[in-house]
Amino acid sequence: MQPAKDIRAVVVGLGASGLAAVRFLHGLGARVSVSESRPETRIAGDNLALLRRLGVALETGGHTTGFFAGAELVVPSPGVPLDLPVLKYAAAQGAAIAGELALAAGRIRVPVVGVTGSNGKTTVTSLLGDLLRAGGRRVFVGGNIGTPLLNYLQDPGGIEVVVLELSSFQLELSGTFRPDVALFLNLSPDHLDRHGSMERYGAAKRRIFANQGPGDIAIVGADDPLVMAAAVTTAGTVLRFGRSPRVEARVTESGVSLTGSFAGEKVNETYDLRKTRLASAVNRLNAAAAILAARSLGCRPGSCRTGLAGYTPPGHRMAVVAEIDGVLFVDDSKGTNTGAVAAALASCRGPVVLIGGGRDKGSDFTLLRPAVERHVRRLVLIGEAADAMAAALGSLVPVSRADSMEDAVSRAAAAARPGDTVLLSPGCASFDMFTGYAERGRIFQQAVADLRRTLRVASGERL
Ligand code: UMA
Repeated sequence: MQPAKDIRAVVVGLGASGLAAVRFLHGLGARVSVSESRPETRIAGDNLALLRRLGVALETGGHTTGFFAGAELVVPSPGVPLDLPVLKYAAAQGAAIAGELALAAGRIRVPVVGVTGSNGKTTVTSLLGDLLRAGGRRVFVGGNIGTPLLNYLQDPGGIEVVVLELSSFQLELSGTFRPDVALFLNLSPDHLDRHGSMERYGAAKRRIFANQGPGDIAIVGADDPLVMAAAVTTAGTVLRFGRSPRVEARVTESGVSLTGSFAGEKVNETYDLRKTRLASAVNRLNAAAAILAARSLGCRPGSCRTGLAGYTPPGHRMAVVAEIDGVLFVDDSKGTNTGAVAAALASCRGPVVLIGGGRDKGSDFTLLRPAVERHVRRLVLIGEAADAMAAALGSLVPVSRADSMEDAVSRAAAAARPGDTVLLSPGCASFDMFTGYAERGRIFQQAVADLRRTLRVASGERL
């Protein structure tokens, strides 16, 4: 989708993506307006002022067909469901419906990497950015990780590589967007409330390969049969990472072993991750994917090693918060789907008291039964999904209900024995009780700190 000057464009949603789309389209000379479901009183004054300055019309408090009449282009923000009646109306009137990837397609003049999958996207995206920077490249890291791609297009500066985390929401409307290097890490059920079925969720993710050509590279998680099935849809060269010996980047006990041909060079290299923050089983897989991408882009092994050694994973992913009386407290608030929870449970020390629940995204919690049966001592459930999780898993382990994170931490601590792990890995979105997974994780960490303080005071009083 190449918007022309004077085209009548409506941006739906005024969050980070919507604002970036407004600026981008305005810069191209489009006649832009914005439709937003929140009332005007809940929109930041700065943003209202920006729209006024740019002469952008705004409807708030909902989306009306009248506002979309005559639109030639509609740009929904990623979080906007595509079955919204106004989108159907606009499409029926002949408007093109395009996401930011579609708008950016063909406009990026430097190599572009796209990273998708159900889990690990943010880690691989940020790690790849670090590896490339360690090799002296100027990198834009954005997309679902936080900074919209269209911000980059506003000011490409001296950027040499664009690395994007891509969600299924963004890929659904990606048009002719074509990443030179596309990573598809893994696929487990998520966002089924939006996509309706695993098939449609997988199809959205698979779009990362849709426009690749013979010179492009597809990097895929070889341990995941659904990803391997998707890999046949790329026209690019497929490179695999995983635990099997028949892959280009093999995950070993100590790190990653790389064999094959990269940027025209035959290689046989090892990367020891034991002294890095990427030593866990899950992060060795993430590192394997990022190393494959970095080496494909010509980053030298020494630079990769420097980047790996200095890397700090983003917060709320299997972060050890404290050890109190022999019980480890781990914050995996970013574990928002069943696949992430199962992986988190498998990597925990000892039996686990699992704090789960939140806003259900259409998940089938029975998928957690094998992992819960194997690793969990007790479930402590919070939020809207507590009943559904208890129904799916309550026959396997004892279940407690908690009405706040503080309550959940105190119940979990009471149930745990020395050698156990108390794990927050909710398997759900956070928006029923928190502003996001980061706030949920922060409140968990605070509750653990308060618990430690209370126990210290109590033991001091006994002495
Ligand atoms: N809105 C409407 N109508 C609707 C729904 C929403 O007007 O029917 C409005 C909301 O009131 C709000 C705006 O749309 O004002 C929000 O749009 P958005 O949800 O697309 O959020 P953005 O702020 O634009 O952030 C988006 C991504 N959000 C989602 O995909 C939900 C961010 O990913 C991303 O960082 C950002 O673009 C920059 O690219 C966040 C996310 O939660 C981290 N992603 C999901 C995930 O990782 O699981 C996919």
